[in-house]
Amino acid sequence: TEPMAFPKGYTWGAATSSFQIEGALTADGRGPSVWDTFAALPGKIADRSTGDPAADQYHRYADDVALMSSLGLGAYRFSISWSRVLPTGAGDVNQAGLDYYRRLVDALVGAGIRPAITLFHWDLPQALQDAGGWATRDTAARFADYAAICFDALGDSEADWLTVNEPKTHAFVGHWYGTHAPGLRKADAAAAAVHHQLLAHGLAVQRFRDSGAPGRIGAALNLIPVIATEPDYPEAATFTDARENRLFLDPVLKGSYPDDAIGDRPGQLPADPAAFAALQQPGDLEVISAPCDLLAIQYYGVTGVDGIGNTVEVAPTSLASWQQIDPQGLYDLLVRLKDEYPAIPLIITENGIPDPTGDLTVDDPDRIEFLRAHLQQAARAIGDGVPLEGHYVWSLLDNFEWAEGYTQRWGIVAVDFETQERTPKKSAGFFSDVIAANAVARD
Ligand code: GCO
Repeated sequence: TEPMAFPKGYTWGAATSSFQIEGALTADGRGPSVWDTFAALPGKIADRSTGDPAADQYHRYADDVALMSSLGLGAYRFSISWSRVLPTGAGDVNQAGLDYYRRLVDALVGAGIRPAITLFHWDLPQALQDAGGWATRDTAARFADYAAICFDALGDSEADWLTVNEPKTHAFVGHWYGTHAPGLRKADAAAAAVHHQLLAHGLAVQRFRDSGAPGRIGAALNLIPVIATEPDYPEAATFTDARENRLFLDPVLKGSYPDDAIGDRPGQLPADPAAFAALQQPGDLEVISAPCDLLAIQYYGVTGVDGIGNTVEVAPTSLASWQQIDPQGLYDLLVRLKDEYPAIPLIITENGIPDPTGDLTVDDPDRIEFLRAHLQQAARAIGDGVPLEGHYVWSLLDNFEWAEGYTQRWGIVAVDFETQERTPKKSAGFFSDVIAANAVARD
């Protein structure tokens, strides 16, 4: 039978983030980030590792770009380390740090690979955290200044810019559960981190327009279909959906916060709704909903929620216990975005799984199956009118998986962390074939 074809010009990419792959944590004047601080604390990282050397991309970017070319990638998503550019988060630019990204962008553009540049992927400069971090409003203004520096320095070629990456994860896991940097356990701080990251997003969009840079800009949101497992008591699932999805989608795309995401009902973010409302100044929601060129979606799977708000397994999990694999959930999510939100081009900026064990391997049939199934659902959604324009695999390389350290390998390219040798896994070959055909086989 005929394969499922993607539209002409579809973007095929792979994604990474600065702290997870760069290493070189003290090179060329880089300042410490909250992840440097957090990883150094006892008991926070599964294998007691740190972001050094990670995949050492800071020194190996040229070889990595050549590798991307050999795979046929049309786009590469990376993030800028704020504390390389501004070691204390504000003040004088560290030119040597900025120059690294100039070299990387030039290498990509020279190879015909479109940059997709994330401005914030959780590695806040420690000095800004010391001043209150995302729980304080001033951090949004600092972010806008940092973003403008990046647009001026790197914005001369066509690129996709992503303002904040998964503001939900950084807010909830970093400020409420406390298992990511900065390691706080305060729901009110998490709620404040939501609002201030979204405000930062909107301010950066304004600065992008002011800069006149070509290319496109949007936020990168991780979204998750929520399945009620007790249909007679669906309320907790509705609140969980509000907390996980609408709390981010509604302000960015509709200019309003949902009224059911925060509170003390099962499934809600257990912060004080009045305190959350008090953070909002007149005009904030207009800033947050400034028109964007795209919405970036990160999709890993679904979650089940019972009648009292507990997580229930409704689908097979991966080595990452939070990941419940459900390719059809991607289709449902894409159609929901089309049906319930104003029209906007969509790209999937992360989608992937870890290998089933943490061992170094190039034989990854589970990942091939995962990608095939998700690409089929993406093609199906496009066929049903969803304006989906690209798909990035998470991740290009095995890397530092946050609190899991190096115990989870998410790359389509294996990295031997002893030697830094790169070896494409079989899934990289599969993905190359999809890219070459601009199509995925039907089952
Ligand atoms: C993100 C993601 C990545 C993770 C990936 C696997 O926010 O972009 O969390 O950084 O490594 O999702 O957990």
